[in-house]
Amino acid sequence: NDYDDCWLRYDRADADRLDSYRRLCRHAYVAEKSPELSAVRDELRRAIPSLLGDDPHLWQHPPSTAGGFLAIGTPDDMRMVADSVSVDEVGSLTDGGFLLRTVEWEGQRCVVVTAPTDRGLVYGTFHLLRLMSVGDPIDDLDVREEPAYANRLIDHWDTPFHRSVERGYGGESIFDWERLPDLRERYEDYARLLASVGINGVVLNNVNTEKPPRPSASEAFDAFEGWQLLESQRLEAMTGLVSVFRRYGIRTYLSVNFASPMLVGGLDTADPLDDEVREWWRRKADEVYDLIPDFGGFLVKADSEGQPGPYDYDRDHVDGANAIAAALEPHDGRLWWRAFVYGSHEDRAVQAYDTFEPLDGEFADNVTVQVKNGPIDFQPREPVSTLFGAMPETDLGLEFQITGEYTGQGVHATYHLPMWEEVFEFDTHADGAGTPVKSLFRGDGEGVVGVGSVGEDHTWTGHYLMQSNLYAFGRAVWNPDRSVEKITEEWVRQTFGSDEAVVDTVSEILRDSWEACIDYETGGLGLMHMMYNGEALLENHYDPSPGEWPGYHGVTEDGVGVDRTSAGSGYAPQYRDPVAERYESVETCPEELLLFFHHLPWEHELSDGTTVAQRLYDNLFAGVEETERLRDLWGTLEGRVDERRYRHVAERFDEQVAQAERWRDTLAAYFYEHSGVPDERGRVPSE
Ligand code: BDP
Repeated sequence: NDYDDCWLRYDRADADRLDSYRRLCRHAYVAEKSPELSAVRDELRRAIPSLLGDDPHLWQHPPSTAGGFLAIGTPDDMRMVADSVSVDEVGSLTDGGFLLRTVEWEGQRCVVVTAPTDRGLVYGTFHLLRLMSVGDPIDDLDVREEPAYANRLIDHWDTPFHRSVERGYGGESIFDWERLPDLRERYEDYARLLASVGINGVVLNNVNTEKPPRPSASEAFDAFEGWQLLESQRLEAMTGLVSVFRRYGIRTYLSVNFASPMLVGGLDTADPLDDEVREWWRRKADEVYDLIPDFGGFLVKADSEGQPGPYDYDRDHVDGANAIAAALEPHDGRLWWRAFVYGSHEDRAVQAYDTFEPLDGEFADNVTVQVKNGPIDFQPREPVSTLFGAMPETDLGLEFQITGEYTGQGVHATYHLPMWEEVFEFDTHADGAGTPVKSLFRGDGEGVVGVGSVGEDHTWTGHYLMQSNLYAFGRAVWNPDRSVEKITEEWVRQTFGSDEAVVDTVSEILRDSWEACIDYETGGLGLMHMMYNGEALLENHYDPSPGEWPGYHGVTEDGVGVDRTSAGSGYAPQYRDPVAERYESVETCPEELLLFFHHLPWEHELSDGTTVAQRLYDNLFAGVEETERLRDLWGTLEGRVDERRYRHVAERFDEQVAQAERWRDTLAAYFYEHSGVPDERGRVPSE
């Protein structure tokens, strides 16, 4: 294939490990019965020759003379496995969990990968291959792993109609709906990437299902007819694609339009309380499950950014969600219902909580309310959403963005894992002190969702270094307690090999990239949403244009920031105490979110005596300097990283520095224009 293997390169193992890896893994005894197990065998056929330089010998019974072997199966399927591990322990693992053990069996030393489910065997196999790819020893394994959350999903914002990916920077959609049911090798490779980091669900299409977001010409809109994926012919065409994912333990979901009963069913209403509408959803769900018995469910963006919803019929979100959920319920299907609503409040931040919190306890059991990590929209840094922990009687999902809509769009190397860690660790106090975000979402119907980032580009993500965000998402959502350092290092070793200078340098670049982006794109005191939002083609969210958005950052002649305290928009009091108190007061509000919660005079002094205006300038300049430092760090890797990837990243770094300067200069000039406060260090032109 002509696209990259990402972290599944399986470079030859280091010499000092090779003997042991060969002894334990060249012979493999793998159970046979399911599609997942055939995927496991295929992965061994790919990985072993490449890692060990030898073809694997695949056995259907335990090889008696190999001297050592790898065994992969459930205790039920393989007596050898049942004899060598505790069957009770395996039985106690949750779905997806697995054990890796090095054991003695009839005089042979063996590695056992076992799990209660075949999906767990897929994860266990990838885990073992990862250990070998990063050079860890496997001769004394005692690994027990279980996913933290039951649902670990990728939401694609791919628009099947013209194959563009909304906010996607890795090329057009990998899903070629026109050619389905024909399958492409790329589908399998994508499923492998996802399964290797534990993802167990994909939503194949964009939450914006109303009309193609681009191009917006009216002929395009007409041609859009027939492109709702709930149309029977589309459903039939996708069953093969679904099977590709199924082999890797991944369930398929679809984004559906709230008005599908009209768009697809030809009814003249989509009123969720209308009997015919409900009957239509029921029959449609039956049809979907006839074709795809393990279908995951639907995702709906309703009453948001022009999408239809229950408000069109004077109903609320509960009425809307529960009507569709009722149709999925007999099939064990789940409805993911997004809480991304705004427009009716002057301060957008307050609306999701205002709308959803009062509905706690009213959603059907198979509804999950899906909430973005922050109250605005995937900005470089936001406080965490006030809904987390606020709806104890409702299944909630946390939505992160893997793609880099506001963090450099596949050009800038902005690593999101440190941001996700900040969100996960944030103490909501929902259940008293010590209720971090990561401790929520533990119900069977809960989980964490990432807005996807892959496309047709040979790099998949448009930037070699940004493959790390997809990897890190899966690994962090599997186990949010695993450290940023650990996950990052794993990714670098698998992707770039074991040259320690490369491992250290790339890890450092990734680690420091997010703070740099915050500084040059916002000034770092909690400001945000200062990007360009030109119409149509250039609806870019990439360039700076703070003048378009006064409401979001509150820049005026007398000060900067938005008052979101109880005296202002009332967002801060939506948190529980003591969080609410901490944000409410200028004295205790953390500096990095100060202007998100408070409107302050430009000359307001921060704890070290620096004024707000000066700190904003300083941060803007620091962000650019830091970006230059990261670019130069990458420069030290010339000759240590292959030429193709080296050049690709180096070119993007040059553009990132230029773009960071553009942000710095635009924002600094804007702040100066409104504040009249000159930069003490004379860097901001004061004309
Ligand atoms: C915003 C994007 C927009 C999405 C929307 C959403 O700019 O393209 O449709 O979020 O999440 O971030 O629905």
